[in-house]
Amino acid sequence: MFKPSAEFKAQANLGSEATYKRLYAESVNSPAKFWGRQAKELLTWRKPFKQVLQWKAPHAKWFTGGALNVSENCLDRHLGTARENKAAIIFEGEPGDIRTITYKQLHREVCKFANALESLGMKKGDRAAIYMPMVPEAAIAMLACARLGVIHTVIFGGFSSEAIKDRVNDCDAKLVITADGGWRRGKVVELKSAVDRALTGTPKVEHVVVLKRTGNEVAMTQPRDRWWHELMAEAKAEHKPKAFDSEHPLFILYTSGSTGKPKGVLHTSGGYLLGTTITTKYVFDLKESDIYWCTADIGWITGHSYVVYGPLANGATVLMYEGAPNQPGPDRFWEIIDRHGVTIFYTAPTAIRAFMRWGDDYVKKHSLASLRLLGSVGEPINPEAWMWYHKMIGKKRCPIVDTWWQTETGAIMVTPLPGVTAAKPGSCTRPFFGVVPKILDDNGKEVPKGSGGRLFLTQPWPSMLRTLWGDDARFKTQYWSEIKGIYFAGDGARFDKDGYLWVVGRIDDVLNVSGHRIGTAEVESALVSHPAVAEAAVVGRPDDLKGQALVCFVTLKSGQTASDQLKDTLRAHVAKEIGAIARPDSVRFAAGLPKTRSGKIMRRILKEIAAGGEVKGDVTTLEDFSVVASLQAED
Ligand code: 7RM
Repeated sequence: MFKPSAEFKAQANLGSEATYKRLYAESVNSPAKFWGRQAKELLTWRKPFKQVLQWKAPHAKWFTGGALNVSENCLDRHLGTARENKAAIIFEGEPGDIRTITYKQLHREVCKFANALESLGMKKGDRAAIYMPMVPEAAIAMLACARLGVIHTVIFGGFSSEAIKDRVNDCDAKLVITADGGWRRGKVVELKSAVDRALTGTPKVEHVVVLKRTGNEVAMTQPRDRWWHELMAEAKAEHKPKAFDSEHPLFILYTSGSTGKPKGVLHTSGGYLLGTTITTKYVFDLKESDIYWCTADIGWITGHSYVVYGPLANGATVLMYEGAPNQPGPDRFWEIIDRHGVTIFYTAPTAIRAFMRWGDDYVKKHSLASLRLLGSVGEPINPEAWMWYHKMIGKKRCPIVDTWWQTETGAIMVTPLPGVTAAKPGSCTRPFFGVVPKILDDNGKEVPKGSGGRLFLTQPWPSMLRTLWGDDARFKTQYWSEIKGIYFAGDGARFDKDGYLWVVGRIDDVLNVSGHRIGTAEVESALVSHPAVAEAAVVGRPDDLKGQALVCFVTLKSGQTASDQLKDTLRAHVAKEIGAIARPDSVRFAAGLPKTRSGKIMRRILKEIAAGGEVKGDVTTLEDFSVVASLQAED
């Protein structure tokens, strides 16, 4: 247990267990009272809402009758206050170019771009796809859409043209906003050319707006394609935002499901903005003077909620970095933290493990004295990585918030509150306000503390997804029919004796070996606690005797050599850490693991390799296909 320090506690936005308990009890016992008050305090409404929640499971309407403008909440309301000349975005490009954009300037850019979009015929309810590098214009595009009531769908800049085409067609986007390219590891990632290939099969797209970022040559098709800077040169700097219904759609974000076709998760305005605003304030203990850095790309939900909407609604200073963490060297992040005085740093376990692998020397070259709070998101963080993060980055001084949530939940659901919750490495600890997690067995019965089961959320929350775009039937079966009327998260988890939540991973990652439930993440955690191991991914392989056998894919730290002896050592190590039931059946060394571009290990691919070699199905989200080829060759 890592208890909050007295110093942190004394200055925390929510500094006492008693306050957490009182507010949590109110939030679940009287949700309308709690959320109604928060919505009035934290958001600016043009028209007050009449009712906090209309709930006809699985469809929720939050703050009905209310009207607001999300972009106004992120920008206009900070003008005329001490925040107006505060930095909203500090941007660092991969080549080293730095730009600071104040709230007043950001407001001006968003107003101009909203006018530009209007000049292209975009209006409330239309869809716009955004396919951009991590540059301020990506946030400007999102906020300009929000300002007009145009529904954006951000497509991660690493997706292929096939993926762009599918998403653009699924939501009938009329407009695509892109750039010539973005910088990644010193090279130009060509975005416009990918859009051009996609648009050969997208009949509904009328215009493409192209930001000049890298200066590489692009083909401009007249009159479809327009330069960002030319539109902006003609655009007025004034734009009066209209108010939209609280349930007006804000964005669609595609996320992979168990089948090949990605799901278009739909988020709306009032509830989503409230969920992201309140969590940013309390989970990150946000202060006026913070320099806040969430390393997620805006192509993922974390980028939407914790780079753009949550922080800007709070008037925060957001650091945005365009490129790779190891460009030009493995210490680029630590250099950025020192150069800009970053105080809050939010990243993913996979990144933390990469830093561990690159070695402590790169960290030790930098001070990191400005940091005061660390966060983790995206997958369970193994205790080994947690401890390294705590000691090496946080210098044992910074609380770590391990935040569990999903694209579908919109905002953080389960997390420690800094200054209040004692942390246990690997546990995301306790529910945020209004969140009621339950662990149920296959019959829908609550399992005893300490036992594993499936994770459900039993009460509606403001930032919940409203449906899947164009597929309400899939929305119902996917999330609300495992146990009728309550939300199935798709994760396996357990509560420990202190009531702390441990998310083991996707339910399909929980194996059953000889009748024992074994979380692949647990075995992975055991493997990476061995000094030779850098990263590990564990999957099940069908086994006649045991049901499933444990297959481990392992990458080694530099200086370590693969050998049969080391395989045996690692199998014994896991048996020692977890028990003989978890002794791996097979350990395979690999140069790298197949990952999505957001860093999640694609276990589905490893399962296919473990089961016999052929990789079938959708691999468009894979970061580097050569990894798969080398894993197959290895067998
Ligand atoms: C925010 C995000 C969601 C899935 C989720 C989990 C896993 C995310 C944690 C975590 C354990 C965490 N959205 N997950 N955060 N597991 N501890 N702190 O990642 O839609 O892309 O993924 O990610 O399995 O269901 S997501």
